[in-house]
Amino acid sequence: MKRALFAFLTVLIGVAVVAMTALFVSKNGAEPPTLAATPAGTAQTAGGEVKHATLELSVFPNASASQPGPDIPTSNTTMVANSQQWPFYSPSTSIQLPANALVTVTIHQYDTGGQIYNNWFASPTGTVDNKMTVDGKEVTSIPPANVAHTFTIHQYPESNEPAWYVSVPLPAQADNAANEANGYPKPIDVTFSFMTGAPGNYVWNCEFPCGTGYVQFGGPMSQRGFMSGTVTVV
Ligand SMILES: [Cu+2]
Repeated sequence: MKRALFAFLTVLIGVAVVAMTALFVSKNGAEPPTLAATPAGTAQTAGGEVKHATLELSVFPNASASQPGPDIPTSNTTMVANSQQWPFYSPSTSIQLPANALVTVTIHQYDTGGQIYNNWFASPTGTVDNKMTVDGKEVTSIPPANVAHTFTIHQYPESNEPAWYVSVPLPAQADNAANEANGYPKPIDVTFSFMTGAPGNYVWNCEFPCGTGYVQFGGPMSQRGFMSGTVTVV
């Protein structure tokens, strides 16, 4: 009897731990507001005429008076993170795209950077012709020693959805780049296009070590609103 009671209590404690962990994770994983791509008519592609949509993002090195930083609906995560001067994608990391469409993304890049750990991430992959433009100039790679961040879309690891992978490197600002009136240098503009497939849920994150902690992959790297987010294809 005593043994059964002990086993019962052990299971009960286990259930409580799992429940509390789930609560903690969901609270801290709250998603920023959805940013939907803007419909832009149709586009001619190798596969014929398809829906076209555009999306505009910026990457800032830190929050400031002109860019207050991510507004995440969690109690004090936002304040703590912004006061730590983490880099962040703006205006949101929760992205919504139309299905079976050509999406053209422009990213205004304001941050410095350095050497990326894996040169694979210094080349655009999964974009139209594996190309992108940097300030209007078409490129198929950038110097691996001069990367600021990446924008890398992939699927959930255990998903029955079709595999999808898009990755684009963002060139770094020079360390001595002069700031403009808003407190940031003149942005480097990166533009790329890719096709979406059927509706599904994906995630994206940055693959440049721009965070804190172990090999700079902690802190903002895994924090929604900063260097990781969702891509919902609808
Ligand atoms: Cu980053």
